[in-house]
Amino acid sequence: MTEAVVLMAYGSPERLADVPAYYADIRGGRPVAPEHLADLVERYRRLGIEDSSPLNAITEATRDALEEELGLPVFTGMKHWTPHIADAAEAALAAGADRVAGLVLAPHYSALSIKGYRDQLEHALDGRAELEFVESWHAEPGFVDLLADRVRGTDAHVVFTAHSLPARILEMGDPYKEQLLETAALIARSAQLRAWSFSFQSESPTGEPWLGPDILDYLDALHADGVEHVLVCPVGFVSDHLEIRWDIDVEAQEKAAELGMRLERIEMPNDDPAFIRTLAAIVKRALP
Ligand code: FEC
Repeated sequence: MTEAVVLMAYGSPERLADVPAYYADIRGGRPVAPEHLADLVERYRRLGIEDSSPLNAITEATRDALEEELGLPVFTGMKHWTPHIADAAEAALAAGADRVAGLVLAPHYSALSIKGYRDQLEHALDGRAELEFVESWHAEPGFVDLLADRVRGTDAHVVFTAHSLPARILEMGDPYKEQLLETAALIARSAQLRAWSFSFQSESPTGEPWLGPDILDYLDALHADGVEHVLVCPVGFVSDHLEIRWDIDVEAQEKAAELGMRLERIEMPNDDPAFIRTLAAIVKRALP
């Protein structure tokens, strides 16, 4: 069989002018409030993506390194921007693939997140190649070890974070929160952390309740408990993007400064060779 990998990520606008179309794609046809769009444009502007984005380059570097590690063609497909997941599927088919491994650069399964990637890929392949889709890799030893190495030995209180989702996922029996807590506990055990906890981040203004606590409120609670030094370890993301560079590095940092707390965050895995080897191990298992 001829095999290929479709490596999927959320996607990020390439330049400021793309933000309205990108946001419209995320909203999937539901209305976009002008003030929310203006706020999003401002966040991207302050991250300096006027004409080109350093964020998409990280996904490309990951693709490149994974292709080399595996010796298999790897195509990137974005959920909300170009190249779309459908473009990656077509590229894999054009390269002759009749068996495709689908891997998302997000470790935890949710029907409101990973399922969307799977649906797009299945729809695009339309039965023209066998699909081996990786649903989650939240307890992958290489991933746990990599993050444990980044928090081991700290004297800070470690806060593991991940993207929040609407709270209704709990009634749906969704495994997202459970998987997140499992990843956090595995890392904490491996690094023998003394003080750690978990909070969500990056809630969206959609008008319904989201899972909490949100990191910004949670910093208040930690401060009230006398915590002075926090190390943020985002486990639900793997690279530097808006949710890291803005929500943690700007918003959470400002909040900590207001409270007189010291806040640091770990380096994200990005295209670290150890992370690439971990991704390769996951793909190899999916394509035995
Ligand atoms: O760097 C970038 O340019 C893109 C960063 C980015 C990542 C990301 C990951 C996740 N999201 C998840 C769920 C939701 C839900 C909504 C939602 C909305 C946004 C908006 C932006 C955005 N997300 Fe995101 N997400 C990123 C960016 N996300 C921008 C829209 C403006 C805003 O709210 O700030 C709500 C959609 C709606 O309006 O109905 C739900 C989840 C992840 C982690 C898994 C993954 O990476 O796929 C879950 C990166």
